[in-house]
Amino acid sequence: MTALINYSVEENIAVISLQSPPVNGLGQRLRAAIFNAYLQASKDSKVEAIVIASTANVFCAGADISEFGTEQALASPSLPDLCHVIEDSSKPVIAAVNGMALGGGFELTLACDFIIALPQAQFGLPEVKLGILPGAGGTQRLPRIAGAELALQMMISGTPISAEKALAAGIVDCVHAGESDFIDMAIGYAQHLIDADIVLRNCARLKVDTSQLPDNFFSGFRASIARRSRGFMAPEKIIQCVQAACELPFSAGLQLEASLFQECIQSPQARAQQHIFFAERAAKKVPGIKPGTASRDINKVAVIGAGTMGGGIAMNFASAGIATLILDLSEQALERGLNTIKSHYLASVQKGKLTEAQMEQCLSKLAVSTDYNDIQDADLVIEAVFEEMQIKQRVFKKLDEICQAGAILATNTSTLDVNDIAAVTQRPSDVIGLHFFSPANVMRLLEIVRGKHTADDVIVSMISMAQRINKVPVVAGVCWGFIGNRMLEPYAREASRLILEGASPEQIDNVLCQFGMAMGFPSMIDLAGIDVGYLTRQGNKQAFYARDPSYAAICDKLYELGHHGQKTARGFYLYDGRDKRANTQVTQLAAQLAQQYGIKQRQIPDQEILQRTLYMLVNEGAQVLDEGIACRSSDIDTVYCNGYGFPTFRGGPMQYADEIGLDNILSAINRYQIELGEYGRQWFTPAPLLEKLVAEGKSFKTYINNESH
Ligand code: 3H9
Repeated sequence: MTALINYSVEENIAVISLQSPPVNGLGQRLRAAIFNAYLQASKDSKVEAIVIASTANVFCAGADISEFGTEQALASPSLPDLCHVIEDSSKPVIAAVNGMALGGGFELTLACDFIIALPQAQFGLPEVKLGILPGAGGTQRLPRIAGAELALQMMISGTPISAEKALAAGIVDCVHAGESDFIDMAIGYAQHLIDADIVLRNCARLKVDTSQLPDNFFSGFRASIARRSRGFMAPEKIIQCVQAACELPFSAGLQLEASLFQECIQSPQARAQQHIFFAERAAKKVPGIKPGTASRDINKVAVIGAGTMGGGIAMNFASAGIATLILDLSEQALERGLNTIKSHYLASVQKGKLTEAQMEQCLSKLAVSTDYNDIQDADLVIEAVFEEMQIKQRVFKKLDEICQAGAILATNTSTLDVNDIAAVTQRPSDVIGLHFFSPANVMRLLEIVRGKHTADDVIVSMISMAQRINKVPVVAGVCWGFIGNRMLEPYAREASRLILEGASPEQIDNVLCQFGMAMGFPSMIDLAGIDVGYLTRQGNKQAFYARDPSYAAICDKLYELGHHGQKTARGFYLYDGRDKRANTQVTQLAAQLAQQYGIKQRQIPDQEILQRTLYMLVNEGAQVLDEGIACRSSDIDTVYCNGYGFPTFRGGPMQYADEIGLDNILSAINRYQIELGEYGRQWFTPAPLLEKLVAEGKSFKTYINNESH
């Protein structure tokens, strides 16, 4: 077993170098190794100062998240105790930070007397993204060192700051920009501190400087984050801790931090958010594809179609510095598309997210053409034309004729059969689905659809490309709608049907928003376009309408009336720009349709709305898993949290189902099957995998489909 740290003494300076791959996670063994090395150094009379450094690119990613919930997490030495011991050291302790110092890794450095850093170092407290708060003294030390405002911003956003910013904030004492070896520089710095006999830092003696804070600082801060932290538990606990740092002695603040940390870490939210952390990483590993499979070089991308989707897709590549050509049939379409792209970039400049120079840099990566010959040398071509099989097949025939050998040919279809598209080419192994989500330049999810013949290296290339353009990739198999839209179908069906049964769009939106969804189905389809929903249903008409004539009736009625949602200012709501108000016509239409289809309208309990929409979503997820369209339930959760506004604090539909118990889901589905009469018999059939897992007392989490895709 390799040592987790390297300990050496250079004259009178001890150096403890963390070397626990991949990210120096502070699991029990590494904590113990640091603790023992520290004791050795403190007892060694020759040693006058101690440097803590790292041999890896990452300085330290904090507590080992995979230990949470196990005995190891609590085993001695705990991270808070390790930080205490270091803070109380009578010999100066210097953190030499070469890369990311996150969470407990950053907290460890805050307990040191001095922090020196390389320019590429970053400092962050991302615990909030895991449903917890910094629990190793960070909530008490950081406000004392850098002030309450910056500390709160860092803890609530979870976004790291640069070494330069940390230096300006007084967190870092020195940034080393020279050529010499960093550890040598750290040793030199330590020597200088010994010689200068500098007073050591101890946060117990520091007070938070509140002199510049307005009286309503904390209430104002709460109000400013209310929208984005809706439903999340950790942000409020973090605020309470920082308020305590301002008002209470250090030890009392630490006590509060410890007790609120425990509350958070034992909550379903923490389990859910940690599940998503690992889920996003697991999604990059595809069973059956050999690790180390080489990816193809992608230096030039072509996007076919300059519409909203094509333009958004192209922006991703241009923003990542990749030469991108947009092809469309007419100059006017290209001009319109390019203007839209420019307006998006300009909006980012106005919001301060981009500088003008960066915008120009992105735009310089974009070119346009109406000539297919110009895409001959593209390494990746993404088709984003109208969602109709014949049109897409025509484009792919053309691509097959024109594109260089080895080019990856991708379709951005959201529901159509990728195999049928690949079949019109002579190179189906180079064809793949890349399902971007609208707005494509913003949404993080990328569903990578693996066709029957798609080559392994094409999949691997697209997974790494997704990371290059800052997307979260999930590989799905071919079926109508793949993972996301296929599962959305029963969810949408129930929402539409509930409106016929007497629920209002507002009630449905409220119930789903209360649960934590970014928006409910009526608002979502108004935004995406009622016409878009209509079109996708046509691709699988037989499966839906033949079973149930009332299927999606309210959506289809609005479509017929030309009420396509926000874009026509009328849909489930009436719109004035983005402001919406109730559309009473929907209630009237629903009553007429209910009469037409013999549906008795009634008051619908909120719980029924929640269960019918979400449990049907979960049930379809089970089916998707069983069929191998998704290989693991966490892939489904990654899709839903990154592409469909499912609350991260619930961890995705499958994690939510595991949390509330699969037996409860199953019994509710069986109950609705009876209670809802003919409709229930038609649609409320439990997925066999759900029944199987309940019978075996298992959860989705434990299930992996080895025959997937
Ligand atoms: C904390 O510190 C609590 C304390 O306040 C209080 C305690 C009492 N633990 O992301 P990557 C794994 S909470 C365990 O692909 P990158 C990761 O799963 C912690 N494992 O690499 C993956 O494994 P695999 C607060 C971890 O280069 C591998 O490392 N800290 C941890 O794109 C590579 O990861 C955070 O939230 C961990 N802490 O990004 C930081 N971190 O290969 C979380 C990573 O088997 N980590 N792994 O799939 C990160 O943000 C990124 O991993 C990092 C590297 C930026 C460090």
